[in-house]
Amino acid sequence: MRTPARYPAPRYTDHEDLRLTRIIKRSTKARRGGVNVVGFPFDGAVLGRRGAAGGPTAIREAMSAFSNYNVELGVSLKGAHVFDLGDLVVDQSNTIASHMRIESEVAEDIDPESLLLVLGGDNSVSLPCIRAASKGLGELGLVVIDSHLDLRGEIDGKPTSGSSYGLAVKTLKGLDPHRVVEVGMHGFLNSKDYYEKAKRLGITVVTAREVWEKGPEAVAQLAYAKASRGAEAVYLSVDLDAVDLAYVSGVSAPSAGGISADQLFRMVYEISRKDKVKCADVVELAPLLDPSGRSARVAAAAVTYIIAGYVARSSQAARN
Ligand SMILES: [Mn+2]
Repeated sequence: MRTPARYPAPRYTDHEDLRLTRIIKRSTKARRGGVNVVGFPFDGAVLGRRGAAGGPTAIREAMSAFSNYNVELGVSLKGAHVFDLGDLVVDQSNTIASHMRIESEVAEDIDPESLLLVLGGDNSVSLPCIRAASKGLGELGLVVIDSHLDLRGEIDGKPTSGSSYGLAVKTLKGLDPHRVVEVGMHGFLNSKDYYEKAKRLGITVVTAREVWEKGPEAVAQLAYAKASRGAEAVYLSVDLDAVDLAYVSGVSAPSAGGISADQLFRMVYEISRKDKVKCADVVELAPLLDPSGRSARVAAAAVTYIIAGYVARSSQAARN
């Protein structure tokens, strides 16, 4: 069961300034050939501070601040096919059952002809989403943007917000670790053991410093090239705690020394422009920990850049 998406009504009407939230249509079913948005308001498996259950609502609210055009990219979202399926009803006290519901929801919503855009929820929701994408779309590649490797095993027999990518690689035959790229590691936030595990498995790790040195576009190209080689589909997973706490502090684990908000936007846009990207998530926004609403703005912008990337694909195709 899902509850319908709610967007605040615009405070004014200006026919020369169509607001983004007017472009997004509600739908009870995923539509082919567009972006389908779905929220998973679950934070029952977070290792740190809770609050991400409020993420989908806060992201939609923050999206109401946006218009329809990006001057820097030259991308217009007028006429974009964006459908919001609403939020899945989940049980915060039962991780396994909630993950199963999320997995079947994603299985129903994904389609090789469209992009499914997931609003989290804690980072644990990425696991059932990746699982459904792997089963439904075939050989999968994975690009992660995060401060953490999240390669843990289960704790007390259950997945957590720190285990999504580890358990995905361990349990999914269709996810070759050589097609997994994790971008944004920095600081004293990961153990040497998990870093060595990543190397041993064949996962590519790109540090935050490399994003600063090579530039976000170059890193995005490299990450997509690795993730898409031999894959039928690519999944993009964005944990907002990759972004420095100067921009994003409303998350379970804010990080000092992370990438900038602009670097995140550039990377997600660049990756979402690629044809094989069929599913993306943006997780960990916790509005209760975000009194200024600043982190929600960054999350909403990241979501909008992903939509813009998808829209840019079809205009690219039209030019060819
Ligand atoms: Mn993280």
